[in-house]
Amino acid sequence: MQKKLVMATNNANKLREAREILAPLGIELISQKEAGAYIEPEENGTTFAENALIKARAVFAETGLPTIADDSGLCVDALDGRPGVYSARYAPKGEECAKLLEEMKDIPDEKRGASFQCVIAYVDADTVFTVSGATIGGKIGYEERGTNGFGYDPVFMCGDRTLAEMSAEEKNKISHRAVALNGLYEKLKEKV
Ligand code: ITT
Repeated sequence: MQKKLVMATNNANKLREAREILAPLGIELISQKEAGAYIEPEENGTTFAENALIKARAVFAETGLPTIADDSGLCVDALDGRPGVYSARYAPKGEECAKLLEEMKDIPDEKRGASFQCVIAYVDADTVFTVSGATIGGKIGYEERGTNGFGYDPVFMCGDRTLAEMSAEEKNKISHRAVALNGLYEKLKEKV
């Protein structure tokens, strides 16, 4: 594998986390804009895998470079897995936590289980595959706590802290994105 990979995303936080996780593996991750792809493909799939493949294929078609895409979201047990693949569209950016806390205000402690899910798609000229990852043992809290991370991190409790109260290094050890990216590395390592 070439050591340079493009990430098909317009989300700077995802790119930062993926760079941090892949750095020790010697893979240089560049953004789709750095690779010259100023596109935002329509994510009209119904699963994380479908949407990840849509993004990776579109950016590979533009750049011709090995490309990964991350499709991810928060799945809340008491909401039958919502917002799931619609996590980015659940509320305007910055208002997603408040909306979720309001929707969950009458849900008791034992029913507040949730997980972050992530599928990474990889596409190059002769290989296409997906790997997935999830957080374990998460719960939705009762208030926003912490300023690190992004999206739903301030309401996602792992133990007695939210992901937004953890350092980037701590989050990157347990996150859905880290699990999926480590799976990606396992599949690519004979080429690196
Ligand atoms: P791209 O499609 O350009 O990659 P996006 O933000 O639109 O960026 P998704 O369609 O995969 O990405 O939506 C994922 C949403 O799920 C994201 O916007 C967050 O609201 C949420 N999310 C995913 N990973 C998260 C994380 O690690 N922490 C908090 N929220 C996360």
